[in-house]
Amino acid sequence: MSMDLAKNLYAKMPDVFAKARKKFGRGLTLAEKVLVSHADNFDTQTWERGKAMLALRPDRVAMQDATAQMAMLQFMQANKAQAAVPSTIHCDHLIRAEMGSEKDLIRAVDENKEVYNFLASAAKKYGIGFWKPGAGIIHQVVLENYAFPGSLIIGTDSHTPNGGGLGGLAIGVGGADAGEVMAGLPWEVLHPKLIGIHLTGKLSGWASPKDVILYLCGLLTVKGGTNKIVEYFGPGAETISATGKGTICNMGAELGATTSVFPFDQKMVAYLNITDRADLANLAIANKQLLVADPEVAQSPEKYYDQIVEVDLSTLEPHVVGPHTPDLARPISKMAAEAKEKGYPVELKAALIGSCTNSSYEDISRSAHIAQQGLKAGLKAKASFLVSPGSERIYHTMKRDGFLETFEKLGGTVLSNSCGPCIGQWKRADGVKGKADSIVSSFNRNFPGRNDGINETLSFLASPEVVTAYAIAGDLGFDPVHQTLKGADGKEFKFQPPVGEELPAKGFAKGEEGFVAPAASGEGLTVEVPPTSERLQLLQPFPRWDGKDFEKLPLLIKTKGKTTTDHISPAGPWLKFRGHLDKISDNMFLGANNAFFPEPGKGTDVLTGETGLTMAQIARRYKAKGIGSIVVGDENYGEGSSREHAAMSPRFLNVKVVLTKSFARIHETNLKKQGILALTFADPKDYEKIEQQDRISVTGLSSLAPGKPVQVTIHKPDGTALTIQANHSITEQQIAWFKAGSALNALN
Ligand code: MIC
Ligand code: SF4
Repeated sequence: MSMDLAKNLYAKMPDVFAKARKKFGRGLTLAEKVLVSHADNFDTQTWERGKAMLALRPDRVAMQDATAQMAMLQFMQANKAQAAVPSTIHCDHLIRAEMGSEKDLIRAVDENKEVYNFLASAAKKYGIGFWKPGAGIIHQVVLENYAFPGSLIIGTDSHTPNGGGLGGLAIGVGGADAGEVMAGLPWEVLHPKLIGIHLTGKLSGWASPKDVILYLCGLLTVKGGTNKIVEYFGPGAETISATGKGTICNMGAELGATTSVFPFDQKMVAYLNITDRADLANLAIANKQLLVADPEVAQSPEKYYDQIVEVDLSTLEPHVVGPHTPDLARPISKMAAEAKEKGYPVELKAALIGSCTNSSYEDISRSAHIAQQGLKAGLKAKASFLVSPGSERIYHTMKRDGFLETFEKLGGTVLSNSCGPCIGQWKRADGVKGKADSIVSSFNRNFPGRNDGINETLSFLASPEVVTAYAIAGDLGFDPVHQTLKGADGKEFKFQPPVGEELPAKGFAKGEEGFVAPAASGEGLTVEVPPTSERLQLLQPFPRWDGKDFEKLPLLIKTKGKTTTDHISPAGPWLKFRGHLDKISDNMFLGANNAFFPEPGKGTDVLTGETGLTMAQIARRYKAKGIGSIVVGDENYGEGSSREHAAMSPRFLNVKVVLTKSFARIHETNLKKQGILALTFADPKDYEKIEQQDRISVTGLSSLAPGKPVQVTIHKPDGTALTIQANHSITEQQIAWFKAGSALNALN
């Protein structure tokens, strides 16, 4: 299937590139090539970076089970017979990690039966491919099967950019976007600016692709990539394996980037070949010049990229980031001193490797090499050691090549091919609420409470090989690059730098692939939604805007500091309600720090003065009285996941406006799609002016227009009022969503 998509795409590229070169008066970067060749209408489209909204036609849609539920529920409201573009659903997020792969999977199939049946029956009816639980984590499966050079893929998960490892633009979106594209509409995104990362040199020793992105997280910060595409170029790029490129692009989500991409090269050819896509590899080779930036870009990159960063791979040190945010980075050699200075507990309670971003053959074989050295010295993992393979292929290949056994000998547990501990689906036996201890993983995320549901846990991120060394040492202060460890015989030994294979010499072993093809025709097939379900609830359209200004809204919460989607709509135990809007809304803001309450997730009903209530309780009370409310947020509000529940729950519980210092891209779109007014302070200092008892009016809404600031009046309890300006990025079309009550309402 990808072969046909690629053939058609490559055939039309030369013409549109010629037009684009003429229009822009210069050569094209790779990101631009992919964008222009997927334009809904190149000629009528405005191409202004950071300003224009692009209407694009993605090649495919991928959804994971935790977000696919809302995506499919919304798609079903469009009443289409079939998905308009090739699409797949992947069951990976809902499997709880506790007893090891086999048992966990059996339990998952049982406890998620309703959801899996819903997704499987909807997939079958609407022409969507279905990957069963245990088949693998969405991004790994997409890389192995669907991504191809030059492609544009959207996925209902923020780490979709993993596909950039095969030279395409793969972009994370909310479920509403996916639903619309499946309904046949173009997909809209702000024309991203471009960051060019110039790679020179070659990774060696302990340094791995993960360290490239960990280093960049520290340099560019979690908002440095917002509304930007990160395009890698330069001689260093072709020294990195395709899966390593995938890791770098995947975790580019932590920069807030729209996506990241690498130019087509021999590493991609090797990966396409070994994943049974030699035909695609040959086609891409024949069209190579279409799948890389034009040659003039490398000659004067400053003319093509809005920002350029130089990275010399040869001098890159392994990095560790965390706790609580992925941009708190330092080379591993500085970790011990910093832990001491900041009082981080150095005893490591758990070390976890794998996940969607770091379970390639290269990652696993390098980690196994470290594990073998530990075993040779008579050591076992001191910290609890968990391995999450990314797919069936990875799992079976690990098993065949003896890595599984090595990890188990070290005392590790191999979990199912799923997100598990990365999304809080981990029953950590030794964790204690209220007590800070340290864990380390090779995952993407380390927000508070993310892995084990314990907000105090200090979670650090590093490459899988470093995490494996940490597992053996059990000590965050240990530097495997420079220090020695005591073996079982009492003698000091030093780890040799990890050595592994990029791709398995014997090819990938395969297990049950776990793919179910859809029915040829969905006519007469029903989608299974049990009416009394606790897990699924058909959606009711949100009410239309009543045409009135928002007058004197009470402040529901003013969040302080980092407010990720994990803070707004926590995952872990709440994942099971992802298909039931009413039920999941009880988790609203449970992880968020309220500027006016000492405990996260709680606040005061300002109408009655009752305090210590959850945000959902307060919002439900206001809603019952027919009153809307406003949420005020800090910088990069909504950072992290694509989960649109972080927008749908506030909308469902009558939040009218979210006013912040700045937004993360996917969340801002999700808010707009659900009919919430997403505003930013024209002067970020005005954030300080908002107090708990204020009532806030947002006026002039009938003349809401793109680029025109909105007036916000803060009414103080003493009767005085002050007026401030708020900006927004709402387009003409998004005003229609706001007026209709949601994007979906505007469609029908
Ligand atoms: C994540 O890594 O945060 C998740 C869980 O994969 C989310 C999706 C979700 O919340 O379901 C993401 O990255 O978008
Ligand atoms: Fe799953 Fe974690 Fe990857 Fe998200 S970041 S897709 S939860 S493995």
